Amino acid sequence: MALLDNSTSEIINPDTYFQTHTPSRTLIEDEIRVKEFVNKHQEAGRKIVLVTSGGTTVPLENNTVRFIDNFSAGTRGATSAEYPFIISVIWILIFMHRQFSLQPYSRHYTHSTNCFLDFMELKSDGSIGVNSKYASKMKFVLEKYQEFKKNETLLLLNFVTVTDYLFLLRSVTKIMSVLKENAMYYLAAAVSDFFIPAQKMSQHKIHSDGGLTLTMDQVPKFLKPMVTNWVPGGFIVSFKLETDPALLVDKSRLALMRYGHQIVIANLLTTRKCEVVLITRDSEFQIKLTEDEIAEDKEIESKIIPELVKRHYEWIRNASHTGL
Ligand code: 9Z3
Repeated sequence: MALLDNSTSEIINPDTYFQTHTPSRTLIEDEIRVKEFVNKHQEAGRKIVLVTSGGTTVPLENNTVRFIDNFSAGTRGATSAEYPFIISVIWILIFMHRQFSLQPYSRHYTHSTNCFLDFMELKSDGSIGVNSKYASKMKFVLEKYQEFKKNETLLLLNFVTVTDYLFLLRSVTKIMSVLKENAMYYLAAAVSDFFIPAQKMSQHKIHSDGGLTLTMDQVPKFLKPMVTNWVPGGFIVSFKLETDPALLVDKSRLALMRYGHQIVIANLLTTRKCEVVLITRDSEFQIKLTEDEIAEDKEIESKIIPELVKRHYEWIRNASHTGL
């Protein structure tokens, strides 16, 4: 039996964390792709949104056989990424997601309970086509997806472990910092709170000849350096997940005060798809789907994103007035 006890958990500061951990092998290549992408769109005077999505894993062994995962399939991030973050025909997106989690557009098909073959049908002339039951929705999704591909306005990056995530987030946000207020950071990934530092981790597969007691350290609070050092002028929206409704708003407000960013979106595990609260320094704003909207399969992200777009614009306007 694994015994989890966080009473001895240490808090590592972010600098020490980055000095004592190793990024994924693809980090340098990812940084090059992000730089090219950001430069190209910055020159064209466009705004860019970073969406993080899906859950991070925590390996138990350096040669990883086992790891701790969380529930997130990346629905929030992938769904949000399909709604216009910028008031223009096309918005530019860096979608940083857990490998194999949901992605914008393909999400409608990849993790469906249908097998992908169910979306197809054999025609009488022997050719293959889209099953007519799904054709009109698929056409709509395909057109939007192809627009992004044609314009090269979607950059996909992926992570698996919490360490991959933190290194990648630091690199991407530092590169994006040149965009100043012309960027939004939408942090919907479900980031592990606890981990086993590399130097304390078993090198090889843990033997299974007895019980297992795990001692984990606290993952450093990356929002503080992100707000203060990585993207000091950025518009940052983070999510706060709780399961106890009595704690949700207070903990979200605490996060906002502690890290000093712009918005925390508070959500409960059980109601996250139909209700959230947007928390700013001086306001609380509930966004909720009505019974009718739920019955029509409306997605709450279709209400969250326009609200954020509005607030981003207001923030830019106020920042230019106050010279920030
Ligand atoms: C969220 O709260 C997301 O809304 C969900 C979405 C992970 C609940 P799904 O992927 O779920 O649609 O199934 N994300 C942020 C969770 C998180 O790790 N927040 C950190 C915290 O609470 C701060 S960034 O401390």
